[in-house]
Amino acid sequence: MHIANAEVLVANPGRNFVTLRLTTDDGFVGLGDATLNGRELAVAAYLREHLTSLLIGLDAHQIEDTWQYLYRGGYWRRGPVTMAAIAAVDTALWDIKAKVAKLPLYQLLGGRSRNGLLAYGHASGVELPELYESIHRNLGQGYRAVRVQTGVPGLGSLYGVAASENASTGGGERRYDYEPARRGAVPLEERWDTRAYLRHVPTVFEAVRNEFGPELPLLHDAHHRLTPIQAAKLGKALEPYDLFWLEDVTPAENQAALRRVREHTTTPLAIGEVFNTLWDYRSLFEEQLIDYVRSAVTHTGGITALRRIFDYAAIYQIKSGVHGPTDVSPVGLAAAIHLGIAIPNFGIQEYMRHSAETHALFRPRYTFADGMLNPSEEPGLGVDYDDEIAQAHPYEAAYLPVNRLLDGTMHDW
Ligand code: KDG
Ligand code: MG
Repeated sequence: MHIANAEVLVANPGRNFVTLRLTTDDGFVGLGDATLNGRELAVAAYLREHLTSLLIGLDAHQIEDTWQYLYRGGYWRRGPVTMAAIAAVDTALWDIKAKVAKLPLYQLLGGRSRNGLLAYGHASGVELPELYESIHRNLGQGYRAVRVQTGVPGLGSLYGVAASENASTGGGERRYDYEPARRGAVPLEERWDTRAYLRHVPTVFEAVRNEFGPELPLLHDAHHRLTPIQAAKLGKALEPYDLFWLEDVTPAENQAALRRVREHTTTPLAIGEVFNTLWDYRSLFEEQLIDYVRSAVTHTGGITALRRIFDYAAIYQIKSGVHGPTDVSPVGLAAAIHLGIAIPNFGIQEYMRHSAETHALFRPRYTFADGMLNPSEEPGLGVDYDDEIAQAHPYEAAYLPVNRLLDGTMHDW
């Protein structure tokens, strides 16, 4: 069984997605997600110009060898563009292998280890009443764990805090989709003041705990915006509110920063949505500096590579917390769900439901009920790609926002 065709598909059913479709000479089709938010066409070009011609004629069963061929063979290793492209190939090959075996993909990964994946939803509000309403809405949708993001007095719109109604989800729901409201040639600019944020956030978690009680798992994303000592301060200040995790407190490149944070707080830490390989985690695992791994299948070289990361994490009792925003396509999310149901060290899965247009394009068959995600039971990933719908939704440039301090200095977001 050899790869006979490799197509790179770009569509925008409400946001941009890059999908790789591999077809074998005996007619099996596999899909892989290669979406890199705001840099989508770089991965599409990497696949089209450099990988698709290499794939034709390869044995579609040789997933590991193909991974090594693309990773080592490229010489220029790692990085989000390369690893998203390799991820798409890897995921599509797993999809094909599972279809050939006539099994849902998770069965090839060792079978089911749990009844379902605990998922967390996204709640946010500029002010407390909106935030409470948003948490109630999540609970009404069945979520049993909620990420809480808040506006900060004196600052305008903030990344992660819903500012506008999203027509596609209906019901007056406000949500943000990690794409700025303003699409187009330049990113939206936001303003940031760390001192104001650090003063405000603990008061919000105190209020939320008073309103919703001690049981509900609460998460928070600091989005790389803090220095090590600021992050330590935040972790300590949030300890009374018993967070499930505090995410991306510092820019991930400086792994040593996490030592300082750990010295000062027992708030659990999650990191890794911008990591691309096992090597990015090495000291964080070996020194036990984090509690949850945030990598997505899509940005970390696929199922083959992410499973290896989780196995390494398991040695240190570190669990999965896979990135699942709407810029990971239903193909990438389906792959994460198959992997998550099989691994021994599952922690939680982010699930930020896709729009109706996105569902029409991919027809994902994973399910969400009572706060739990479950993979499709049909052979493969359980996701399709509808070319007609894709044609009706061509690519549109869209960027993530950028973040500046009040004096105009560029800052992390
Ligand atoms: O593309 C970037 C987003 O996926 C990311 O900012 C979302 O931080 C995020 C999260 O935790 O889902
Ligand atoms: Mg995040």
